[in-house]
Amino acid sequence: MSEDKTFRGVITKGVGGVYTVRFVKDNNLTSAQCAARGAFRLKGIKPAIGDRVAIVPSGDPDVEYVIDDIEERTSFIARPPVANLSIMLLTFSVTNPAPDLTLLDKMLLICGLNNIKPVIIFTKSDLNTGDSERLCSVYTKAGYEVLVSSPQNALTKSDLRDIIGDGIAAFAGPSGVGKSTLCNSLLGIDIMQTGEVSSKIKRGRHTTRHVELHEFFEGFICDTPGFTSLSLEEQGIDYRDVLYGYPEINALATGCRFDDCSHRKEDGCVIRQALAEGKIDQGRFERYVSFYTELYDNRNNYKIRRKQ
Ligand SMILES: Nc1nc2c(ncn2[C@@H]2O[C@H](COP(=O)(O)OP(=O)(O)O)[C@@H](O)[C@H]2O)c(=O)[nH]1
Ligand SMILES: [Mg+2]
Ligand SMILES: [Zn+2]
Repeated sequence: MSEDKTFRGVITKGVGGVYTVRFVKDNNLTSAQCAARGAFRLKGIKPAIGDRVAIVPSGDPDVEYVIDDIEERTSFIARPPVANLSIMLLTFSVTNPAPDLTLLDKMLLICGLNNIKPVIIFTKSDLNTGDSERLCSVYTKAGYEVLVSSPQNALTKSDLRDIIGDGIAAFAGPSGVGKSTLCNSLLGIDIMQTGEVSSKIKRGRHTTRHVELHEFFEGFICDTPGFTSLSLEEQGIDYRDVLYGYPEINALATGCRFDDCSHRKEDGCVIRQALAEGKIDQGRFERYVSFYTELYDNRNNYKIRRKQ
């Protein structure tokens, strides 16, 4: 009987159709360059970083292995494509740039619906301590895990070790907030690709060109340009799903006396009462209403689009 030459591993990098796969061989963690079988292309599947794959020797000395099978993904985020993401490090600066809380809430909603654990990181707290405390309090009260970072008090590896565990974590958020700075400092990489240095390159600041998984204890972390172009409609999010991004509203809404309440402005709605009592943050509520309203108003359009 021939020896089984199949190995199971994770794609950590993909450039020009050549994938780097991290796997265990002879009890050692190693990585190899792999091509993908043409069959994937025929099926419309493109391997992505984070994919858990089976690889077999290719017989080609240049690209030693070939990806033979891709496991079903637990999550998939496009632009940039990352599969099996289990944690999003939602990074927003408290100032410079000012935090885009609509984007933050949208990403919390996308995480909630994709089984991705969100962890919020507010950076640049050195530039505005007051706002950093206020934002931290709003999102902690909403039920999220929130970390605060500044150059004086930067996040350490041990702050994130337990949070990431054996999962795959990606930095997400607008450009210029400090994602690369944080990712590089956690990995002990020199700040080669952060804004300050890359500003010399005329391609513009804050570009993170290759999205790549880096080992981080038992798991992986990756820097990204942000995932900021995610659209709720493209994700197929229904107006009734918006509560997945608002656990604090959802918890109270279960006690609403109306069965088909949108919890936006109905008289006698439990959420109106909670707002009046200051139990729910006004800004969070307003963003809930605007997402709900936008998706509700477009409900017929996206249903048609989803059918096609
Ligand atoms: N004051 C301050 N500046 C920071 C902090 N984190 C990052 N920066 C600066 O913000 C700029 C953008 O950082 P970068 O990591 O490239 O942001 P990215 O686009 O999110 O990857 C750089 O000039 C960093 O030095 C912080 O906590 N405080
Ligand atoms: Mg960056
Ligand atoms: Zn209600």
